[in-house]
Order: sequence, then C-alpha cells, then structure tokens
Amino acid sequence: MDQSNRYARLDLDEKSLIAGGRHVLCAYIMKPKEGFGDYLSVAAHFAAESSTGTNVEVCTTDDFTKGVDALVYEIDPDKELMKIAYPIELFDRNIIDGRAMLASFLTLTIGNNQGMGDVEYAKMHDFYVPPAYLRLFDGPSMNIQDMWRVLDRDVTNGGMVVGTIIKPKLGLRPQPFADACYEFWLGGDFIKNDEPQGNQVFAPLKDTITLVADAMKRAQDETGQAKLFSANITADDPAEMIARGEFILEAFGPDADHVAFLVDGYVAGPTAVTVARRNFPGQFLHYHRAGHGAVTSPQSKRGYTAFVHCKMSRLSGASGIHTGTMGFGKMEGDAADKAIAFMLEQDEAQGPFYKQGWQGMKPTTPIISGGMNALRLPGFFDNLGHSNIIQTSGGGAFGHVDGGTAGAKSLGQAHDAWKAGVNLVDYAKDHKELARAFESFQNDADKLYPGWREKLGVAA
Ligand code: RUB
Ligand code: MG
Repeated sequence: MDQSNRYARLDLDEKSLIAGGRHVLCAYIMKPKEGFGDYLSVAAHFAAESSTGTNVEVCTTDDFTKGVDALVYEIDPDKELMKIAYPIELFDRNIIDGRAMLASFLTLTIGNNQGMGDVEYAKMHDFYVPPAYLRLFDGPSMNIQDMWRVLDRDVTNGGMVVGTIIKPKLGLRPQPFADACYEFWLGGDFIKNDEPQGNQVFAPLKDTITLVADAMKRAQDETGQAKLFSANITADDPAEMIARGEFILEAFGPDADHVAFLVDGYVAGPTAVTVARRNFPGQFLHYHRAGHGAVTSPQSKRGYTAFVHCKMSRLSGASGIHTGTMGFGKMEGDAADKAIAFMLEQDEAQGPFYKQGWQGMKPTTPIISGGMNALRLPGFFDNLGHSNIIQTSGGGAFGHVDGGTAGAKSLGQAHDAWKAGVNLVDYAKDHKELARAFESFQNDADKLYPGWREKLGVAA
C-alpha cells in the first residue's frame, strides 16, 4: 500500500521545521528492497512504522492521530537519502518527572524500522533535537572539569588526563591487579577497569576494590598528586549496579570523589546509563561502548553511526564517552571523526546533516582509547586541535619496555611536548621515559618519526 499521501510531505522545508521547534529530525541512508515500490512509498511506509502507522490503514485512526504522524520531508533516491520529521509528542515521557527517555527515541527512530521486509537497509547518520525536547534529557552532571578540579589543574584548559586500562583484560587476581594500578599511578592520573572486569570468581569485586582504594592512597602519598579510578558497575540489574556503586564509594571513603563509574552503555543500554546518571550524579559517568561496531561500523548499512551513538550519549548524561582514536589507534576510525568530539564538547556544532544547539547542556568529554601510545599522541592532538581529553593507553602503558610507571610518564611527556610545540624526538632527548617509548614501539617510531634512531642514538 502506498502511504505517501499521508506520511510524506515533500513541501515541508527543513528551516521551517527547525524554526517551528516541534520536530525531531532524522537523516537516514535508506535503500528500498528490489520490487517493493518506489523510493517515496517505501520511505513513507518507514515513517508510518516509525510513528503512528503500520502496513495497512486501521479503522481506529482519527484526526488527532494524523496530527502526530512522522513525515518524510526530503528524499534523494540517487544518494539513498531520506529525512524524516518526528513530532516531539510521539516520544514517551517518564511518569515520575515528565522527562524524556532515550529508549523511546531509539524505539521509534531506529526500532521496528530496522526489520522491515521492504527495506534493504537503513542507517541513521544524524539527528536534530529541538530545544523543547532537548531540555527534557538529563544531560551530563559531571565531566572532565571535575577531574581537573580533583587533579588541581586549570578548570578550563587543564589538558589531557593521562590514563590506562589495566591489562590483561581478564585473568588478574586482586593483588596483582592493585599492584598494576599502583605502578601506573606513580606516573599517571587515571585508571579504568577494562570493560569485562567486574566480579569474577578469581577477582571478587569487594576484594579488588578494597585493594585498589589502598593502592590509590599509597600512590597519592608517594607522589603528592591526586589519582583517579573508573570502576565498572555495569550489570543487567539496576539493584546490582547500585550495590556496586555504593560499595565502591564506601571503600574509597575520603577519595570517593576520585572515582568514576564505568557503564558499558551499548551492551547494557540506556537504562543502565540512566541508572548511573540518576543514582550517582556526583560521580563521573564513564560511557564505554564495547559492541557498538556491530551497528556503527561503516561496513554495517543498518543501525546508526558512531557519530549518532556518541551524540545520544550526551543527551542521556554521559560525562565522557569513547569516541575512537580517529584513525590514530587500533580501532576503526577516521581523522574526520573529530566531528564527533566537537558535537560532544561544543554548545553548537555541525553534524553531517544538522547543526545542533545544546542550550548550555554540559559537554561530554571525549575518551580516546584503543591502541594508543606516546608516539601516536602528537598527530592525534594536531588533528583534533586541542588536548582536553581523557586518554587511556593499555598496551601503550604496560607495553613500555620499562613497565607501567615509565609507560605512564612517557604519555604525560608526549602531551607536554605537544603543548610546548616541541618535536617529539627532540623532547625525548632529555626525557628518558619518552625516549624508551620509541624503543618500546619501534614499528610506530619507524613509521611516524623516520630518523629517530640516529637522533636518539639507538642501534637498529
Ligand atoms: C583499549 C581498550 C578499550 C578500547 C575500546 O586497550 O581496552 O576497550 O579503547 O575501543 P588498549 P573504543 O589501549 O590496550 O588498546 O575506545 O574505540 O570504544
Ligand atoms: Mg577495553
């Protein structure tokens, strides 16, 4: 059934829709399945399934219903581009406080429409949220500024937070885990649980956390600097997440404000993110995104992009989210991904299709991770244009030939060199941990800094 006379209004223009402020706009790359009607009729069916309709007309529809239809307002079949306007009244709101929920945004805009028989594929590449709907989201309560405060740094331009992930990913018992933390903290600021680490039988959370809190105290005494830990509280059950969070805050005691909570927000979903955001608004909410590649990868023609994923995380209140390494690390990514960071950080930013104003909503901090090390940082900062990010190097710290403390120091030195505008090889001449990072990651060194061996006097 062709529903384009109801669910398509190609006469509507985007500027007026934005000025009207009553619609969420979504841009998709969509391809109809061969033999299922023309582009517009499939697009209209897509809008129907995503809002008030189904594949047939139903007798219960009245005039009010039609007033909240999602509408296809632009198509470009050659580019497989389809844009849909969703009236904000469509989206579910809490009975407890009238606020918006990301679950409802997803269930409409990227829900049943992902399994339609007449759609070959559809992927969301951008969305726009009008102020009247935007302000109903929690947004972040904390971000990197709060970390800078704990670290006693400048709170507007405090620079990179030097971080790591305790590796191996799994298989450390509590004492070796805490020892690895102590070792890194002697040279760096921030440690996160790797995302699968929780309450395994060989490393009970209560034992591990108690030892890590003690390691933090000792490292702070030894260095005279504040240290930060991001503890994984991801679980299926909100009660379990809260129990973990409460235990962790109690264990860290006077250092509880040095603790972030890590939530694996893609696998555990918006509910888990909001459980953390609302139950622990005083903690940095660290959004880890393991699994996102299943839908965000450029190879996937369904789902949504990494840009859309990260943008949603600011709405639901992530203090920081992994944005990828923009082609400078080991995970899939591209230099142009810096647009993701800008959308998270700025009060008005341009996405691939829409400019978004954030109405003063706090920024979400980009967390840069995945195959990074000291040698890769300067190129990364050059591309991004600043270094106000959290960076975690797992292999880049514990893969340093002189161990985790030296690895941590090498990362901090690479940041200092970039801030000072000094070439990394020159800086390494009188910073030995950085020099040893060249020896630790020789493949990177050869590729990024040809001639480094002669300059640093290292034999091939
Ligand atoms: C990185 C790591 C993270 C990845 C995830 O370890 O454990 O889980 O950053 O990817 P290492 P992303 O530093 O040893 O590579 O940050 O892209 O979500
Ligand atoms: Mg990891």
